[in-house]
Amino acid sequence: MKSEEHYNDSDIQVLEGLEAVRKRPGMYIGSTSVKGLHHLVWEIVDNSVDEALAGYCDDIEVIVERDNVICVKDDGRGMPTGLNTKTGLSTVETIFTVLHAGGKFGGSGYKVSGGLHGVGASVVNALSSWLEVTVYRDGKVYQQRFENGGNPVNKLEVIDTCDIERTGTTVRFKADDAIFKETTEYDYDILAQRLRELAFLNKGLRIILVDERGLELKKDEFLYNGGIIEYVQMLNKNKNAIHENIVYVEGREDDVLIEVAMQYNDSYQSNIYSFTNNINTYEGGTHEDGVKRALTRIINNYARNGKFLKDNDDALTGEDVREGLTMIISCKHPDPQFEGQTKTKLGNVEVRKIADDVFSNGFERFLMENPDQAKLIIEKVMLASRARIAAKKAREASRRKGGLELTHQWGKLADCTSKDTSISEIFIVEGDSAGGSAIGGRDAKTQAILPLRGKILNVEKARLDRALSNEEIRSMITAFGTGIGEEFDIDKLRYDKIIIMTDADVDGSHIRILLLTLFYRFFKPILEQGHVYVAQPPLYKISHGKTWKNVLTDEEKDEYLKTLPENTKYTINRYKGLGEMNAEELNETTMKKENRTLIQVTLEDAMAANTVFETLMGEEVEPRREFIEQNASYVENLDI
Ligand code: 28F
Repeated sequence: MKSEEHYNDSDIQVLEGLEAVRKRPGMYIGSTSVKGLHHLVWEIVDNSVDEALAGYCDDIEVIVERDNVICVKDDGRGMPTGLNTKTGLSTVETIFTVLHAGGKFGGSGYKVSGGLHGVGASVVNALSSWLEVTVYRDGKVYQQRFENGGNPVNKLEVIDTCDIERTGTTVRFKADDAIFKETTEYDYDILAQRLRELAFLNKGLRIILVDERGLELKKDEFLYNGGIIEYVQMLNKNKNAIHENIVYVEGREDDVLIEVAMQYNDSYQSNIYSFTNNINTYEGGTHEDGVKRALTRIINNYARNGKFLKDNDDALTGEDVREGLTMIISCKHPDPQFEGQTKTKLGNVEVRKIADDVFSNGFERFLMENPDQAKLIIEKVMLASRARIAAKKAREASRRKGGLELTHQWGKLADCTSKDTSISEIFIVEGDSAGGSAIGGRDAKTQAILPLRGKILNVEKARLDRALSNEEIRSMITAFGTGIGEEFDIDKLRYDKIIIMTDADVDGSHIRILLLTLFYRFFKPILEQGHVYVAQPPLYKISHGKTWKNVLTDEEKDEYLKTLPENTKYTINRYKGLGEMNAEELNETTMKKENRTLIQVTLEDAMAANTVFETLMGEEVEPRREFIEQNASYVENLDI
């Protein structure tokens, strides 16, 4: 640290900048949980991906060293090593000590930004106990080190020479465990999943992941010259494609790049994922809207002109044309505006038309050039349309018979008395005994209980009409009040919170996956608006003397036991399941607002559940066996 009198105004600004990050890290990386920890990696990797987007980097290597030190290497041009006139510091030191100084290309290139939109390398520095950057450029090796949240311990200095051809940047850092109190341990699967996605989204970019923490080295290499075409291929791997070629469309208008890859399979669910500058836009946005609008219009035109649709036939809906569709939409935009609950919705209005124009031209051409595949697609969509119309008739018929009325389902739903949705919540409870205890222990004014008997329908293979015929699903639709499919109206939701309360065992996990898949498939806006939660019943009861404590996890148990005096006699008993608790215990531990722990389910969680679900319940046996073998213990405590 420099002594006091040497600080000049830029240093003060620098110091405040990084201090602000350490004071409120959540504002810069979302949280200091395991998710926030991995954001540190994304921020550094994104700078390398930017170098690749600019056309100067082909290889990125991410190494998890012992003690969870992260090392990221690229073979780009190497950060500039000159002086930055504005800050009087080297460019390298500026990038790592001035907030938001990482905006490398200003307005011209595409700044890839991690999930939190490019807060840059300085935030990583601020949240690291140490960070070291090495630059290879002009035949020299430059290095600078920072400690204790971003304080430079030296100036950028030449430490070696290297081959003149060798260029690139390497960053090594150790997350500060004073900030990341929960954990500073990286999850290999989280790293692999996102790095693989980045490789799919940036065709030809090789990304290598190495884990040096175990006894033997673990390594994966992601390189997809086919880019998002290979992404669709991978997503459809365990499915039956109904036409041979993956449709690929690419186009650019006014500096906005749109890429779409798609292929139909014979399932009923649609898997459409959209990205902007490599950020997963879970909440969609104008790029996705434009492509979807074009898809519906082009298929209707082709079906009419090809006489598949008679003049007096209903038009095909968006839902019809998306059944069984696997699609990746990737937009690259120089100045993206993100909106939505989790800032993962693209808001730029001009993109809607650009996406529509680019996609409709390409897709129309595909249909014209491949009439046999076009026919297969139209037939699939027509089938979906007929089933939707049948479902509508079934719904109307059952409504006439009083099928979906609240009164009909009343027997099962123990509703709350309050009509104020902002304070009302519904617990979806597995099994009658837990349901009974929940009804006995609840606050009847604000808490409704819906006991589920056994497994709900395997919605993976079910189309809407089949889902409607399942008693359990109908009771949920009625209880929520939103309707389903085309009639879905989020404003009619009767509860502020939908709380899934199932056991922590395999059965409970399975029900949880089924429910999340159901919500993801048929009630996505309920997820998007953050209404879905998972109740966390306690795992153990630790009693000593006259007091006892319920703990939720093994870690919490170990932590609590450490707080007891040495020779304390205590007993631990493990709760078997919700059904084993009486009404009082269930209320005290899991339902009462003051004591309970709820995990809010994000769209990402539900998407992950849906993918897990597909693997577990999909047609192919092999992937299911593979998944269970790889995740056996994990599946036991599957925590979404
Ligand atoms: C492991 C992490 O951070 N790689 C990077 C570059 C390359 C340039 C650059 C980065 C500041 C404002 C320009 C080089 N030559 N890997 C990385 N590679 N930053 S970060 O420039 C940042 C300057 O504008 C670079 C010519 N132009 C840009």
